Amino acid sequence: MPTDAPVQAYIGLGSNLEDPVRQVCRAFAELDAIARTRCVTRSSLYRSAPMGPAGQPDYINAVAAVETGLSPDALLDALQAIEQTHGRVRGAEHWGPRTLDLDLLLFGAQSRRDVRLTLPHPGLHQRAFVLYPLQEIAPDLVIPGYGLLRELARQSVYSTLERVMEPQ
Ligand code: A4P
Ligand code: MG
Repeated sequence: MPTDAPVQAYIGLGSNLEDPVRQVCRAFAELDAIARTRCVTRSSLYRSAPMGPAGQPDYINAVAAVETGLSPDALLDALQAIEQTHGRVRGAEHWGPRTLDLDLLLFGAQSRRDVRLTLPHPGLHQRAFVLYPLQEIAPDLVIPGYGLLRELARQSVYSTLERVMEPQ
């Protein structure tokens, strides 16, 4: 029995600096180039007001489904390496602006909470800018520990969310 069957994972993409649409489109291609990983579905791009400090630009968000033979830690390493190639600067401000943020939303049905990685991503269940793009590509998903994605999306606050571009 093989031990390294590919796992379906979901990545949240976000940017609000230096041409966010271009940042996110570039990142989709870079996800597909991660070792032992294939980007299988891309959501549309959505614009939303910033969650966090005011006075920063609107965000562009999207979600990608990937199949990966990597461990969750190795996949997170690869995501952080991509963020670095986009000139990501981690400032002192919590939820401050960024060129590219790649969040590991889900890794199969795994639940985990430690200093390096929380699965599902701790904000996933309440953020419209994640739930709606995720629902677009995986409408019947169940979020471990939280239940049906479509119910979470229905209950989330989505008034500022706007779909701006078809999947690229
Ligand atoms: N970490 C733990 N679990 C995970 C996970 N599932 N995926 C750790 C990714 N990272 C995870 O992340 C800090 C640490 O979280 C990492 O070192 C990793 O070990 P970071 O990317 O350095 O910092 P961050 O992204 O600023 O922190 P945080 O609190 O995770 O922010 P979020 O949740 O990513 O939110 N408004 C709109 N409209 N759209 C957005 O996309 N994004 C944020 C950031 C704020 N406001 C936003 C948006
Ligand atoms: Mg993050």
